[in-house]
Amino acid sequence: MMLVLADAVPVQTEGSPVGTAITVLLGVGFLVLMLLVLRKMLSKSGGSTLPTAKPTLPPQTTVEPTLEVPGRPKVELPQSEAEAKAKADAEARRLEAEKVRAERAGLEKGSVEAEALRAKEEELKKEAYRAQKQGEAEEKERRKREREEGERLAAEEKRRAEVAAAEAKRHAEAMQRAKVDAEGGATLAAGLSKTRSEGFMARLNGLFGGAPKQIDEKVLADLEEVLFTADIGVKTASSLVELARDKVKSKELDSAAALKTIIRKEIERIVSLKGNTTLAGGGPPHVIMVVGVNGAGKTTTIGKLAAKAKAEGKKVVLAAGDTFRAAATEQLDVWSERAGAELVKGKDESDPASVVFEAIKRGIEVGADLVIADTAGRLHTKLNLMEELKKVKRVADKALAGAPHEVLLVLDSTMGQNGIAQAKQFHESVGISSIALTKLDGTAKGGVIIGICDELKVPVSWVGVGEKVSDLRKFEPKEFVEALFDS
Ligand SMILES: Nc1nc2c(ncn2[C@@H]2O[C@H](COP(=O)(O)OP(=O)(O)O)[C@@H](O)[C@H]2O)c(=O)[nH]1
Ligand SMILES: [Mg+2]
Repeated sequence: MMLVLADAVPVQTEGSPVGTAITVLLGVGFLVLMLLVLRKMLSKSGGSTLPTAKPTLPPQTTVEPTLEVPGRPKVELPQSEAEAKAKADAEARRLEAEKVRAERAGLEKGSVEAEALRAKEEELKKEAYRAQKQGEAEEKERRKREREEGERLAAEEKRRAEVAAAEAKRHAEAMQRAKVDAEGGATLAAGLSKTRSEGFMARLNGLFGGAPKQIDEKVLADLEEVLFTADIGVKTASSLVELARDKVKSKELDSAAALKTIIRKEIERIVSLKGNTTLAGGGPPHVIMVVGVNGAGKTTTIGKLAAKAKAEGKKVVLAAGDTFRAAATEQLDVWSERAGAELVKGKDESDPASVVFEAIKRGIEVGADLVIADTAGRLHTKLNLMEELKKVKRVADKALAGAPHEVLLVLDSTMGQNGIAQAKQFHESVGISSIALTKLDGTAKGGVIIGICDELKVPVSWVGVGEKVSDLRKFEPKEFVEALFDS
């Protein structure tokens, strides 16, 4: 380059030392100018020559910059002493070299002194380069550590997120379980919604609601009318009205609100009979014989009970004791499969007692916790049905002394007061230990529970509020009264 420069500059000064100095100075000035232009071009990163290239690209360096990787936290470590020293050394050497070059510029080109300085400058530049490289190596190492640290933090964050997600999942599942449990109340309340909005409770609440009023003969007459037309049965209605009159007479009642509280407490007392909802207690196996008229919901209720017992980890055997209808066995087949319970069935029109006997024997053999026996709901005459059921009961006791441990009457709540009469009939013939009241969801006659408990003194253990497995709920007296009075 110097040669080219020398050629480019007019050579009139050749020979005189002053001319030589001017030539050198001009050359150096031109060189500096060129370097400045070159640097500017480089710093533009080719933006002007490559219009399609991204103008914001960072300048190329030999050290990988700490790029922000999505999901990886940016980590910045301080320079190590070695890195800082190397970089400072490089800068110092560069400045020294710069100084030497300036010094040299004032000397005669090719002179011993100038050559010595040139050699010194070269040496300083080399040292600056080496220090620069050393600094860059240190920086590269630091960037690597930053990346590794970022990755470690990202992995830690990921692990934390996974733990949090698992925890959130567990929490959501627990909430779901709690919701399903809580829905028991909601479902009973929902099952009683018609009774509350259309049935006797709507009228009873109407009587007690509104502005505070004194109890007079008119209020008592209205109460009597509401209760007698409710599905709670005449006997229960009479006793509730009598109770109200007694309290008024003895001046214990002075407002409609107080009367409502008395009625509520009395209803709660009536329905608070201790029923067995453990699906255990006898045997093993605990044997439940299920009775009820056709269409009451026996098979459905057995399916739901079997599913509940299985969910509690119990081993369940079902007996297809309704041998008078082929469809009944098929229906129970579906339920037993769904619940994962074994089904013992006889041939069509075979003796129901023998099917129940076989099922109990099978239950003993396989170590079952629970045997639930379905029975027929209708024979040719009612008398025959009751005799048949008595026989099933006797035979069950032969298969396992003490069985059946429960006789569960399945009663369709839509039958209203007729259900009370039906329940009495079954109770007199076979002696029922508890009642499952089905189809509460479809009726306004939920008050029938009160009449059944009051007249038969048999507890309602289960209520059916829909056709799904979860729609069979344990009957809770408190919940029942709350659903009627508080909603
Ligand atoms: N909505 C409603 N339907 C029910 C309930 N329990 C049973 N059922 C329905 O009542 C009908 C008769 O039931 P089923 O079990 O065959 O009565 P079974 O003849 O006594 O065995 C079926 O359509 C059931 O789905 C309940 O709690 N709610
Ligand atoms: Mg059936």
